[in-house]
Amino acid sequence: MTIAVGLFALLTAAIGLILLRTARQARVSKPTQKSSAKRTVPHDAPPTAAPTREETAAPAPPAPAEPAAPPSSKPKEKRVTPAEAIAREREERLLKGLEKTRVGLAARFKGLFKIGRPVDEAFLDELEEQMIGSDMGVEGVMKIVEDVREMYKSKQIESQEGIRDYIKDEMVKTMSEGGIGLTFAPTTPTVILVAGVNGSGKTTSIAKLANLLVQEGKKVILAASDTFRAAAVEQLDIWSQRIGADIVKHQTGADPGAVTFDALDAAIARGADVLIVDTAGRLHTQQNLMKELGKIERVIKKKVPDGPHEVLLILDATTGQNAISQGKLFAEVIGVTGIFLTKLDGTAKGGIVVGLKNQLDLPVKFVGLGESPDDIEPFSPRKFVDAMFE
Ligand SMILES: Nc1nc2c(ncn2[C@@H]2O[C@H](COP(=O)(O)OP(=O)(O)O)[C@@H](O)[C@H]2O)c(=O)[nH]1
Ligand SMILES: [Mg+2]
Repeated sequence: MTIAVGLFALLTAAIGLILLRTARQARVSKPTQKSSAKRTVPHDAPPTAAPTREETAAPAPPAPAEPAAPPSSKPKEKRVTPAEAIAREREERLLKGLEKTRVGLAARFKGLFKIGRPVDEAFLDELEEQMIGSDMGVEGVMKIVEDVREMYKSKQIESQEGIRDYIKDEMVKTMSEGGIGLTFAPTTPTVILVAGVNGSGKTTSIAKLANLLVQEGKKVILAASDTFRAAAVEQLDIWSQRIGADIVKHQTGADPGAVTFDALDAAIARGADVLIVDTAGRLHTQQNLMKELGKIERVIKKKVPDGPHEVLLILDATTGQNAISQGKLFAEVIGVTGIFLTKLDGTAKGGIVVGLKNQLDLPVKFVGLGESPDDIEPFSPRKFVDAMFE
């Protein structure tokens, strides 16, 4: 009898467990309504350009309660005044885009900036190590830490807080050198040449930049001068329609110089304010690539002698030191005027912005914080550093 009762209890418990699991599974297998927006991974990104994405290591975001909207139709916030709303939205986007960096920095500095920890040699060594670890560039960091050491000895800085503020100020100072924002031509059109290896985010960044300029009321024309890849022209074409910019394109395989030439003609004839030139970026034909870029630059100069007014190099922040090597390579061949640093949302090492300035002496002019046309931030060193250390 006792055995029978025992068995019955066991059976009831087992059925209960099965029912519970089934219910859970049903919940789990319900569509999680995660964004289905597909990443358009470049078709022929060379292995050398393969981004060492850290995203994969990051924990998956919780499924949103509502169906995720496609990137183009982000729900707008309640508006206060339009200007305020835009400013707030930008700030939030920057904070969100730098979330990985902020979490990464907070983790790095957790053991450092804590109440009661004295500032001594061990503190300064650890500070140096953690700053270098976040891709800020060895030499620049060593200099900052050396300054901190001196100032601490001479009692110019006395607290952890003081050290933190000093580091932030130094970062802002470093990054402000070399000019912020775009250089516009005294007479239109302003010509912006965009270069970078495949997959770094050239086309997407062009779309973002064009979108920003169109929103400012400028007439923008895009030149589809990446004629190597079949999908490249099409991709730029789709973006141009979406953001309201004109495009000049030829067939895949056409001469990029000829496309640029026609685009310059169109820009002049149509009175465009800005012409943005997309280019190919295959590293395995490095010499050809550089020759091609040189040729495009010469075509521009023929039509617009003081152009290109900006040569923006697109670098993928998630590739860390690799981005810096690429920067060196391009800067040797074309007169790079600034960097558009993409995929900052995908790295915990936002310190690379400081590293780029320290190691390449090129200013970051824009950062990319996502895949939609709005995910662009004109680079402001102070805002960036504040967001980084928030
Ligand atoms: N998360 C994120 N993805 C980006 C960003 N910029 C570009 N991408 C993605 O990187 C991939 C390559 O971009 P694409 O513009 O085609 O690169 P291109 O080959 O240099 O023209 C695409 O999947 C883009 O959506 C960014 O700032 N953040
Ligand atoms: Mg492209």
